[in-house]
Amino acid sequence: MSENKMNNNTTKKIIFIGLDNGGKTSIVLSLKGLNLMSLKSSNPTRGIETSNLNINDEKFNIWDFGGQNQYRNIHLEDFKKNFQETDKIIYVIDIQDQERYNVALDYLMKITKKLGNKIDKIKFSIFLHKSDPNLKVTRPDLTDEIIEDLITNIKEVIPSHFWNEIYKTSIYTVFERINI
Ligand SMILES: Nc1nc2c(ncn2[C@@H]2O[C@H](COP(=O)(O)OP(=O)(O)OP(=O)(O)O)[C@@H](O)[C@H]2O)c(=O)[nH]1
Ligand SMILES: [Mg+2]
Repeated sequence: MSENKMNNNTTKKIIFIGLDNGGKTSIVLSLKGLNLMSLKSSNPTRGIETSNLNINDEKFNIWDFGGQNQYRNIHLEDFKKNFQETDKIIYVIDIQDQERYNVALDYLMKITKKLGNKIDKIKFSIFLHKSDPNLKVTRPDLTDEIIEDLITNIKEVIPSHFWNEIYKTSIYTVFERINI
């Protein structure tokens, strides 16, 4: 067996995609165990940044897609090149950016359309990111109803044959590494 083949078997390719400022790069850095408080505010990702990550014995090849408008269509145009051999796509929505829910849903729809039937082997997760522990205090305007509406709209956009999961995430909670 070639080395390449072996890598394919053991390394999982994960794509992080969504609008700019959603928190994708921050999530990747958190997964790498970096202390975000000690980092300067991160710059917008240009194009695509790839990196490797090991968690326990598992190897991941992370593709962090820049979400600024100028890159979004390019990612879709280069879809075949970018999305082949992908194990998991994580679509990140900034829950605090209510003004752009519709833009985020529109981009999500474009991605799911491109995926079409190729979705069979790919796991598809949606992160409702920046769901910070103190969100109800800092953003009382973001009512449960508004967030439920967003979830309903997400489910309408995603075709029913897609395997998918929706999570509320925040760099201030879920990405801590806990040793038991
Ligand atoms: N409140 C809050 N802010 C966050 C969270 N995660 C990231 N941020 C902030 O969101 C901003 C954008 O984060 P990035 O990780 O650069 O966003 P991105 O999705 O990679 O943006 P692009 O590279 O332009 O696509 C930064 O100021 C982060 O500190 C979170 O869980 N909660
Ligand atoms: Mg980024």
